[in-house]
Amino acid sequence: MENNPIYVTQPSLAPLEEYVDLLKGVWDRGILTHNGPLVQQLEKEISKKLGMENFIAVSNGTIAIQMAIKALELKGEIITTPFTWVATLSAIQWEGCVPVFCDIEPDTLSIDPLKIEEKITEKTVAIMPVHVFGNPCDVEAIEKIAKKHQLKVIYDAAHAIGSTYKNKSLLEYGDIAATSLHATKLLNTAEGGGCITTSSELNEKLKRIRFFGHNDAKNIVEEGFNGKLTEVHAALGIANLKYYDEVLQDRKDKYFFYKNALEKLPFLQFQTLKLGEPNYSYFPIIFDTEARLLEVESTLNKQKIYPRRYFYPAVNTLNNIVTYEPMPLAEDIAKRILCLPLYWNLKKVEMHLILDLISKKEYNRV
Ligand code: T4K
Repeated sequence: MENNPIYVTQPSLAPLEEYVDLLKGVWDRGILTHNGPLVQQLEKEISKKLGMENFIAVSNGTIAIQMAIKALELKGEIITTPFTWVATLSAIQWEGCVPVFCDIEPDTLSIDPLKIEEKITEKTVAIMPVHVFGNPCDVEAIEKIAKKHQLKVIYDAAHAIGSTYKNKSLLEYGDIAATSLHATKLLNTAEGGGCITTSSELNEKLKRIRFFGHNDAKNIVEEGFNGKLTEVHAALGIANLKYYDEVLQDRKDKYFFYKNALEKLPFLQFQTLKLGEPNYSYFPIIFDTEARLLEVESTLNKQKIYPRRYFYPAVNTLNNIVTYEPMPLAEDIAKRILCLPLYWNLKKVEMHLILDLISKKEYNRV
């Protein structure tokens, strides 16, 4: 085996020739952006693949969250999870809203629906849960709470392309879902994302917001910004989408390959997957102590293997951008969780090496 570095992920990429073929059309037309034919094709193909009506392609997953907040005209407090990537938090703040954290369930790693109501105040306007590592939140419980208190629900579904709940794409739950097509995601356009809603009215509004607030006649009818995806990025998405089913199945196979091998280790726990069908896009392991995590991480790093501490630290502790409020469960999990390499080109022999290093006998004595 060559001793190349093994990262937490690598983009799933179609053969270069297939991408170049699509780029030839871009060169011929000279249309590089402004919702050109390839962006429209990508939107149609993703919608068809995921079995849904509307997919609005945008320039990244963070802007997708901001667009959702803007489209729902939210001003006030948004209840969200402390166990997420900083983008969830930043998007809320950039739209002039206030994040209010609600702790997680330590097994599913999702926002705890039983704790949401105690966070609701007269200023609360929405709930923004995250489908962590593609694992579906309790969408029904969350919808019930939202209806009772007349709140909007935006799902940060950055990880959730390919996950389903009750045989429906997870992206179709909530008023709006915001997903990511970043290089590190199951389906990628290098940078990119998507806004999904089942409301045709909101769908039209999101399209206007993506394009400076223009309507089709190019009149500015509302405040918007630039959330457009380019034709060059869309071409990559179309090329990669051909391999989507293979990539999805491969992730699932590798997920269970790791899980079956690691399940016997007494110092490890796993994210509980109990609702719907996740996309197995990450493989997080939860150690009994942070010390053991650091030791395993260092052992792997010595072999040029680079798992990642997603999500560390819990974002409620980022006290240079938010006021700290303790979230004991999220903070504890954040210190003990490590995502192992998981991607299309990852070889079985590399997985065996990773498993051997983690299972090394001496860890049992730490
Ligand atoms: N909400 C949630 C819950 C999210 O997790 C994210 C993003 C967002 C919202 C916002 O979506 P975007 O605005 O990003 O679309 C990565 C990604 O940048 C980020 O998209 C993702 N979540 C986050 C969890 O992870 P890093 O800092 O880990 O990226 P980086 O550059 O360290 O990449 C990880 C590994 O992937 C590298 O070690 C090598 C490999 N890699 C990476 C890139 C960028 C490649 O092989 N090729 C590449 O081009 O953030």
